[in-house]
Amino acid sequence: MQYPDTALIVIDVQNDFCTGGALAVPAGEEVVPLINDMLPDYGVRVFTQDWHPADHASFASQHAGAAPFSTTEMPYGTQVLWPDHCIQGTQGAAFHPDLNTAPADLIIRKGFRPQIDSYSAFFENDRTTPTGLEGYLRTRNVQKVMLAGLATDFCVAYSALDAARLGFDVTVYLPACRAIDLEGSFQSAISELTRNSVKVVS
Ligand code: VGL
Ligand code: ZN
Repeated sequence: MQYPDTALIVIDVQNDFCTGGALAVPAGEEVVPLINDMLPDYGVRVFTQDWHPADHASFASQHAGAAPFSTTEMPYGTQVLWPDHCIQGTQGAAFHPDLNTAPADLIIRKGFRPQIDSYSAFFENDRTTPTGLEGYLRTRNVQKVMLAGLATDFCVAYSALDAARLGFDVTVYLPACRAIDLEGSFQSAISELTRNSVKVVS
């Protein structure tokens, strides 16, 4: 094992974010073999799963007249309205069938509160309601995290920025990430990451 004191956090490698899924990230499934190869090298392995109720407020379908990928104002800030995706218990919410989830120490679900979205593995989009992952990592004595998965410019970037803000040593491994890239969101995420001392491996 190369990185016994680092947690690999695998973000949202679920059917709905892969080709043919409800919110497909271009070439999302390409991250699967890379992540499978990374898993044995890390002392702690955490997977996240986007896990929404069918009436989740981040869905355009819940806002009369709203188109998917438009934005709205929520009490916690601007929210992109997504196509319905990752509904609890559906095939779309399941992990990609080729992802090796057996090595997972912890699977953390997020986005299950109907009125608030949760991109980050650490906090909901209000950036204050915790998922519990910080406590898990600290009690396992982890200071370093490596991130991979989907989507680079949303859930991976938000997770990395929160981890950095919490004082973890954070790296994003871009070869094992894919982006949605809405109006330049990939480039702005990369700048934001580097501005916040997240290491980005390309
Ligand atoms: C994600 C949009 C909505 C992600 C999740 O995993 O990046 N993006 N829900
Ligand atoms: Zn979501």
